[in-house]
Amino acid sequence: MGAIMIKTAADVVWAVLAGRPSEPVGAEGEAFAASNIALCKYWGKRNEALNLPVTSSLSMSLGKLGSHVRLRHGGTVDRVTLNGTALEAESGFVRRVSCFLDLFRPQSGDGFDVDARNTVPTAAGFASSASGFAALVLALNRYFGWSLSPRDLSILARLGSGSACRSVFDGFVEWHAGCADDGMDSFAEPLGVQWPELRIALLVLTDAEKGVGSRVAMQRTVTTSALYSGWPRQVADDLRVLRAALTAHDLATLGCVAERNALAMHATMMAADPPVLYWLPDSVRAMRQVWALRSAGVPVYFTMDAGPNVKLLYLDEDESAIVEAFAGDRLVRPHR
Ligand code: 2P0
Repeated sequence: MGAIMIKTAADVVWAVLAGRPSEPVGAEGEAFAASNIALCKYWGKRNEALNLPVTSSLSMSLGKLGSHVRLRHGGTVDRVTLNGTALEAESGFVRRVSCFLDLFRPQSGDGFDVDARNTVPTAAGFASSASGFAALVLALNRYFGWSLSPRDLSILARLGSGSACRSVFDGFVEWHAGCADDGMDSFAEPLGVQWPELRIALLVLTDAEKGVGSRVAMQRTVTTSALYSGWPRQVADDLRVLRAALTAHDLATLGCVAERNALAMHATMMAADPPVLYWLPDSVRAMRQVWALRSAGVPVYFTMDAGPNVKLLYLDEDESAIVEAFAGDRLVRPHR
């Protein structure tokens, strides 16, 4: 009764920032956010405007691999620099950033200068949008001196990109799907698990742009895939087992669940109309190589996101065996 109806991203920002300053407290705002890889994937939205997911998801962060963002007020239009190169105002990336910044301008016509630097390889399927939007929100919070809670920061980052809500935190993180229409219960939280021996390595098989973006692929899966109806039940099971495996530091269980979750996600999109198939012959070769290594006694597991590259999960004590086995491939190891 009397509650304000929240329907748009602008409504969410208005509710979160109620009474907070709209003038900067310093010359600029600067922040870093780590990239994250999901062990249980976010695949499908129940609300596209607010990036509200159908299911919860769980990720681990990539340490020093992520995005640095520095921002300040500029001229009348936004100027965005990525890794030292000024981007065209009409580029898709700048338009997406500007659209997000529209939510935070003290007055329309106030442009921002945004300097973004990715330490994660851009466009190689490593979710630089997650760390980028998380760092942008953290930088805005500092620039305007909002002093927002981690939960509110996570809610704002979600509006830029769903998985960005997980990149507000380091370590192992769960994004609670929530059920409210306004998404105020859809945010990420650290799980409080410490497991420094668990390693993730990124196997870069190609750095070519993917043909179908994850946003389009995700929505197509929800609306056309006959296999999507089984996904929420799978996620509920996988999350339960993953949480316990993390607490117990049980790599075998964690790895098997991460693999089956990634494969199930890809199965849902392969059954979409038209189908989405991110795998390359090299992706399949890498997956089979992981299984062969495991049969030979090396405890290594994989996960995959919306692209052809493969991520390896293992313990630090097995790193040299894994580096040797994948000597012919480009391996990025964020925790070294
Ligand atoms: C994830 N992905 O959980 C899943 C697995 C890709 C595959 O989150 O539309 O860039 O901005 O909310 O966050 C990629 O999706 O999508 C993603 P939007 P986002 O990491």
